[in-house]
Amino acid sequence: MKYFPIPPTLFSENRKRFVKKLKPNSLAVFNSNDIMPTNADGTMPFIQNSNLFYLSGIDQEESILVMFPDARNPAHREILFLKETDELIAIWEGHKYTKEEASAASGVSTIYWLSMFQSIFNTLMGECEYVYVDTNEHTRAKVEVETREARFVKKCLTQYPAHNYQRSAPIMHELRAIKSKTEVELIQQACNITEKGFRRLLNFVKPGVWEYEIEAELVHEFIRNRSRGFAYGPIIASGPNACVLHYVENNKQCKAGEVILLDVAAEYGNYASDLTRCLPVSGKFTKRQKAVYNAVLNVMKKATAMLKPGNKMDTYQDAVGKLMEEELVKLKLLKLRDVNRQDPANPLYKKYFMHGTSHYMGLDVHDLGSRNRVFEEGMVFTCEPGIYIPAEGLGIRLENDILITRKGPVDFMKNIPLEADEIEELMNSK
Ligand SMILES: [Mn+2]
Repeated sequence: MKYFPIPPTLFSENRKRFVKKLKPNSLAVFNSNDIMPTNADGTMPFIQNSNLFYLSGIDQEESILVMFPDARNPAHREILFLKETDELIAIWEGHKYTKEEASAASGVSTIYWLSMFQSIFNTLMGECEYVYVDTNEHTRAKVEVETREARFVKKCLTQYPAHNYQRSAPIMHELRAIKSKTEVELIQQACNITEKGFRRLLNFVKPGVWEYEIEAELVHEFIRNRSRGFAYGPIIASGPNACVLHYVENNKQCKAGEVILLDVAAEYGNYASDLTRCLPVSGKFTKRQKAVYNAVLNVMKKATAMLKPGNKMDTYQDAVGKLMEEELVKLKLLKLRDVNRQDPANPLYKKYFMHGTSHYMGLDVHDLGSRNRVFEEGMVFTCEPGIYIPAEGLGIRLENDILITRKGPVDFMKNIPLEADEIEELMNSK
């Protein structure tokens, strides 16, 4: 891991909050992600399962966390099963957690090697009544491969069909929606690294630069600051590419007069950040580009102010839509007359602003959390309105990450240049 050690209290507190939600005499199991294969003997870089990480801080494959608060043996109330290491394995496979290291990282005192799992798990299953298993219930998840967790659940159901099975997902959605102080610090660190990457671009973007050259600048800056790299596939979209919402090719040359949309951000310690900025390739926006930019910025500022306790996602999204409507009329993209006659179920602004304004962010970029939950202190949302005009080869989106507090929204990205004038000034300074 490139990141600095995270205080294990984050994970032990998370476990405490999790087990409080369990029915009496319950056991809960969380499995790590697999190392995904590519071709021949190639693999993708390992990304830990976010729920396992949230509850253990263990950042290694083939790890299992078992929690059983009512276990007869107090040493079995929290157990981590890890891939065995010794000096020989260290030479061949590199460093893996020792039992001492795993205990220090997680705050779990009972660490067993994976070879012990079957027999200990069998004993525990003989004692418990409810078994909480982890299913991916993210509303936008499209999972075609069978995860390690899914394989485990299948096996468990076959082996122990008469237990009472429960879902961990609703609990994880509830807990992970509210960020603790340490999590806020980790997200801030991810945002600070993102800022360094973005500032590097202000003097780098010039007519003729290629989108992938920008991508390379960013990843260089991210990794040298202890990030694993991008928190999600970077979108570096110049000119008309900005209207392709999930553009990931990043292979076009940027031309003078175009605006380049950058939806690019670093991860740190498995926590995401999520930034979008738009730069004029020549260092100066045209009058029209600036008008669209400022329309989006105006909506963003007003939307950010609405990210406060008590508000709800649906009413918030509707209110942002109204703001956007006004701006689109001013930009002469919509006619007031048509807006007044529009079908409320299908508002006209969606032609130019077709995505949501905000999503939860945390360990995952599109983090766990219910859309129907009233906003509370400790939630982290992005704020990312946009206007996309394919006919003008122009797409503008601006995005910051916001912490909801009782004293008002706290912007993790308040130091990242945002005003059009400031962007132009920095791009033209040496
Ligand atoms: Mn986003």
